Amino acid sequence: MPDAVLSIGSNSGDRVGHLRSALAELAAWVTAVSPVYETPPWGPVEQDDFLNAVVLVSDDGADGAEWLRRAHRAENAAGRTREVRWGPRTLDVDVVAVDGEQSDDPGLTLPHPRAAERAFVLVPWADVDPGATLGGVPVADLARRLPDADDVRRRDDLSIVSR
Ligand code: PH2
Ligand code: MG
Ligand code: MG
Repeated sequence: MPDAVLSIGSNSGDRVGHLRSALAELAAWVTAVSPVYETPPWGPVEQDDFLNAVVLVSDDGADGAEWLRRAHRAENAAGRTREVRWGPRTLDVDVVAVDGEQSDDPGLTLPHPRAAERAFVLVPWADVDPGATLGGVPVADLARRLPDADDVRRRDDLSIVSR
C-alpha cells in the first residue's frame, strides 16, 4: 500500500498544464502517476469534461492532515479559486486514502467518502496500483461495477510526467 493516494483533476483552462503543475508541486513525494483520463463531469453541475489522474505519494512523516495541506498548496499554486461545490476548477487535488487511516472528521474524511462511486478515481487508481483495495474490496472490482466506468476514456496521447 502506498502512503497516500491523491486524485487530481482539471476542467478549466490549460488542463494538462494544471495537472503538470500539481505533479511539480508534489514532486518530492510522488512514487507513481496513472495515465490521464478524459472523464464526463460527475455530480449535479453541468460543465466541461475533466482530465483526471491518480498520483501515489510517499512520505513517512506525513499524515492525512499534512497531505491535505500539501494538496491545497498545489491547488493554490495553480491559481485555484474557491467556487461552486462540484463546479468547474483549474485544479482539484483530493486526498483519497492514506495508508489505512480512517477518519470521519468533516474537514478530511478518510478514505474519501465518494471515491467508491467515482469511475474517474477508481479506473486510474486500478491502473497505477492494480492490487489496491478500498474498504477491503479490490478497486478494480469496484470500478467494474460502476455503470459509468466505460465513460472514462484513457488519453494516451497526453502525458503529464516529464521525461
Ligand atoms: N470533480 C468534481 C466534480 N465532478 N467530475 C469528474 N469527471 N472529475 C472530477 O475531478 C470531478 C467531477 C469536484 O471536485
Ligand atoms: Mg474533488
Ligand atoms: Mg477537492
